[in-house]
Amino acid sequence: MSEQALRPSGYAPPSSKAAGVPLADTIVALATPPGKGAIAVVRVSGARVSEFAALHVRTGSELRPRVATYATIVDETGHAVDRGLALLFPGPYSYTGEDVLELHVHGSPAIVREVVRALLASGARQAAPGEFTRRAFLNGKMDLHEAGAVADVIDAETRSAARAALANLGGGLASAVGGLRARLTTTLEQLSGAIDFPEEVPEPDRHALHDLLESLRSELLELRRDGERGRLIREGVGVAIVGPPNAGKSSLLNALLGEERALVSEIPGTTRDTIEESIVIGGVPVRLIDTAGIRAHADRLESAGIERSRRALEGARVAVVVVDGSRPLAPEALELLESTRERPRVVFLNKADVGTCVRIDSVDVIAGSSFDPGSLAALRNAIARAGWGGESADLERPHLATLREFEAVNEALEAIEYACETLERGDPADLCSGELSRAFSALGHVTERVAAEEVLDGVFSRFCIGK
Ligand SMILES: Nc1nc2c(ncn2[C@@H]2O[C@H](COP(=O)(O)OP(=O)(O)OP(=O)(O)O)[C@@H](O)[C@H]2O)c(=O)[nH]1
Ligand SMILES: [Mg+2]
Repeated sequence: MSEQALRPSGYAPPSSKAAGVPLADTIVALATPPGKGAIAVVRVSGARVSEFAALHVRTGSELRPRVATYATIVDETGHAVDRGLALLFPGPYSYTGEDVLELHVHGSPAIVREVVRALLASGARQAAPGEFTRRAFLNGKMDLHEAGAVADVIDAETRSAARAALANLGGGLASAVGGLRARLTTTLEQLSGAIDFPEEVPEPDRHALHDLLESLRSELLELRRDGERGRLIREGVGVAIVGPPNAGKSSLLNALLGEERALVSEIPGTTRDTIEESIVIGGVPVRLIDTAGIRAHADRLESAGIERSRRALEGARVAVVVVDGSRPLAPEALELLESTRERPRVVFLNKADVGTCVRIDSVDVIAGSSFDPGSLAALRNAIARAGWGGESADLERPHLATLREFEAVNEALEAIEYACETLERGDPADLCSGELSRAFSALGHVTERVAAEEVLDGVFSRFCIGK
């Protein structure tokens, strides 16, 4: 099979070293999870794909681009290893932008090992984690934002996280940011025309300019808000359940989970160590952390557990303070209520089915019982309010995902705010052109196609081998 026959006209294989990565190597890796399965996909990418296909894929007819063909996969000596499907994606119309070969073989670890070994024996190199996607980036198939979204789609553990990651795959953020930059360019052109040719080009109307800057500002703020919601969906929220012994913390954890995960007993001090489990509230993954009851007089082992409770409380975004509301508050309960007053928290006055002895009038206080579904629903809503303002977090718009993107938008926002102040002070309009240029170039970093090696390493280190 000739290499030429596989390629659309005009395609030249990437030959040079880009950003320190040897693109000339042809790489191979298992693309599906390791272990037994119905099928396994071995992926090969690079300039020697056609050569390897000719060596290792035996078919009745020639492999046609993007057509699955039943084939015998043979090793470097011509011995059959397996029968399966072979698919050829000639570059640049492939995931990496290079020639790509996919071999869909039986999902046996022994067969996969043998197929990969045979390709390595023929001169392919084992791909590093994320190297296929890295090549896609270096060959201009996607920007860094989309490359990060690929890892997010794979990592997604909840439906809303998968939807949010998918929203970032299509290049929508690049066009949103591109639109903002285009408006800045037009304004900058008007301003520099007025500076260079004051006789012919009038200074832009100050009110119109101010309105434009305000609308850019509110769009950037919205981008940042969506990005923060995306981060919540991706990373989840830690919620520490704390309180005196026997208040019903473990009962509450079990009730929220819907399973008997933690030991519950009437003996104070039952939970000795922190227990962590996840649930989803309004699309946001929530890590619930049950803790040892906090009290002043405890033995050494219990004190070690209490120390962990305090650490869990410090590290969590939301505190759920559980106290037994059917009896007078113990000093430990009062102390916890006081020390958590200034942070996002929910107070749960438990055991209301037995009686109500404690009354606290505050929006973040719920009186109820861990046995009562209505109290649990109220608690879930209160956690959402305290943790992220209560909004449901299904995100289907492209949004900022990395610290680098947030920093770029923050810098653009800062520049636009300075420019607004310049206008409000009554300074000449051309004085804000420096700030507008700063905003323009900061926004360029959101979806830049050229990135430093360490930025690339940061993005691609999150990937598994084969992606
Ligand atoms: N009546 C009533 N009893 C409850 C309620 N919630 C929990 N209990 C009981 O209170 C006792 C203590 O419950 P746990 O969930 O073990 O309490 P805890 O706060 O985890 O206690 P430690 O692990 O010792 O800190 C158990 O006997 C529970 O059955 C409730 O809403 N009403
Ligand atoms: Mg407990």
